[in-house]
Amino acid sequence: MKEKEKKMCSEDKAVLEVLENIDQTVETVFDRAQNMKCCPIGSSVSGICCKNCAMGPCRIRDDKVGLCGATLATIAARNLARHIAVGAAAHSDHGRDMAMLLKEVAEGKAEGLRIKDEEKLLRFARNLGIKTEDREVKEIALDAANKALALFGQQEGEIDFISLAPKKRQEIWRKNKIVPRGIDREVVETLHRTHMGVDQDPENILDHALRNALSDGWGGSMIGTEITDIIFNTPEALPAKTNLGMLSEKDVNLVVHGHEPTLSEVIADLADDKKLVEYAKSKGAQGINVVGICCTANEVLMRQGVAPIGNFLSQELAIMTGSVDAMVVDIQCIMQSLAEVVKKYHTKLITSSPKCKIPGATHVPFEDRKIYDTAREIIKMAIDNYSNRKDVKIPNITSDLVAGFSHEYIRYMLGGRFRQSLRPLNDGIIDGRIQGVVAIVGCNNARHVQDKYHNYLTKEFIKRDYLVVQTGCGAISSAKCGMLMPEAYELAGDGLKSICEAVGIPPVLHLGSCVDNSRILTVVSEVLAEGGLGEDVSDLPAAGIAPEWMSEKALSIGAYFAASGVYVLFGGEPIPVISSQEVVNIMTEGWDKKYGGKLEYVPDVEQILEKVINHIQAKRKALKIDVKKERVLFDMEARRELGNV
Ligand code: NFS
Repeated sequence: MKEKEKKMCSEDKAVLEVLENIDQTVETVFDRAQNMKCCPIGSSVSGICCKNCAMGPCRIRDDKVGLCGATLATIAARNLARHIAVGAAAHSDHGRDMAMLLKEVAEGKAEGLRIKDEEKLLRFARNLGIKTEDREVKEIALDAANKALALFGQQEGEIDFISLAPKKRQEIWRKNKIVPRGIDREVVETLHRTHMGVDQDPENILDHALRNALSDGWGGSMIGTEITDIIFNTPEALPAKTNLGMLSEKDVNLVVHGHEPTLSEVIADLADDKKLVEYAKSKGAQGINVVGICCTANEVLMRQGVAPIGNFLSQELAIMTGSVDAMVVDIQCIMQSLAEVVKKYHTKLITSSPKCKIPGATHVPFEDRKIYDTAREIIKMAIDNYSNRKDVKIPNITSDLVAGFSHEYIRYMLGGRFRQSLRPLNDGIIDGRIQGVVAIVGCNNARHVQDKYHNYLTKEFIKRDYLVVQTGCGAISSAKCGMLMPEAYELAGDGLKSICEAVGIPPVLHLGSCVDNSRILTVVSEVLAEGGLGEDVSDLPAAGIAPEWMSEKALSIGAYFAASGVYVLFGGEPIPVISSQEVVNIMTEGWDKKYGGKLEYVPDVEQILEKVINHIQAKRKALKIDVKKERVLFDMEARRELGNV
């Protein structure tokens, strides 16, 4: 790859350094992105493709229709609904596995695991309508797990967590008949409705897609986050370090990658196990260094301070440092190319989930819940591989960060242990020191410079006094350029800076992995309950952006935020509907009218900035908090007039 082309790959200096060092015969995602163009029909730029039956695939543009007569708008809506269903299924299936784990913990079947946050278990159980008074923790946990599992197969009624949303929002959902009835039911129904010859009305298809997405955000993802906190602890602010420089020359390096936290939490927990460390020393290493990639990294970062060494586009590069003795992957966002890359390096690629096997990788299952035994076996495999290292080149690049901002911790940091409250946040927004809250979340995409849009937008928003909250790959982007440090308030405007200085927080808060976007839904509901900023999510001066999106999960997240009343903007690559103006209109003006939120594709990053600022300022105006309140200093005469003296 030429020098100039390399610069077009990433903003991350560590990634560029590895690209500089690698053997040119090893192909990366960046090479493939340059050598292979997107299919213009598949990407919906110049038409759309329907391959839902064997009379096609039909390639449709403008006013042409498919063999069955399906229009461009119907096909675009169906395709998007299917993407959303897959994204929602991925998050929710992860949530189901956490509910299964809670059940096993309650039954004493999950070796070495216990309920770590009992308070959170009680809240979780009460939200599911389970009696908690005068009962054993294990009994409550078992009932809560069974009730959570039942929500997946529920056929009618409403899933419980819907009741945590602001009242007005619930009414909007009920009026438009999009309250999810059961988590699995909505996914199955999307697949049914988008089968050949079923739902043909784009608006109706997309309404159901929103119901499906809500079953992710307020269902599967929320269950995933809550139970992970219950078993492995609710995150609290903690310091850590990031980037490829956190790989170690002298320790055994084990990278955890994927999304499910269970095995990774246990592996991280065992990194300083005496026997294993002794074993590592017997093989010539100093110790064991567990680090992470993607959202599994975010899970173990939030609770144990494990270093995320990179986001989605860094996964191949980590192996190319020659220092990764084992990479253990679970589910989601794992490139199949890893199996090809490890052929040229000494890294052992290990799969651990029955749902994700990769030809060329070693499969070490942990289905039987012997989690600690499995984790030990994997760590030993990494140790045994240490002596096989050849050429090691680790970029000497790291950054400090602070993560761990669960919604519980945000309340605590603003109000203290006994007066936990979001009041200071609401007051900060009302008096204009914080202009609004912007969530910048989601993936990297090899069609664009890694981290560039995330970092640019984050810097521009904090500069203008917008508090930024992040999850997923976006949060790792900010971590890598130092924006998750309290000192980053120097980059913020005066208002935001004054709050960050007073509370001691960064201007960019890391809330966790992608399923933890459900934490944002909770914070938003609690901000409204605190008062002074309207009655519904759509009243808030807030917006959500996925500037480098690529996965179907991102589409599901975007859709559940839009259905929850948030203005959501996708940047980078087009969302798969843009060739149909009719569908674009439904998702913007149409959804705005019905739901007070919308999902819009905006390719230009400057326009994203402008549109979000205009939106938030309009919301401030509607709330009548757009004028800076002058501090009135009363003299004695004025006080007498008010009758105070
Ligand atoms: Ni979420 Fe994107 Fe994957 Fe995590 Fe990263 S790519 S939608 S951020 S790691 S899930």
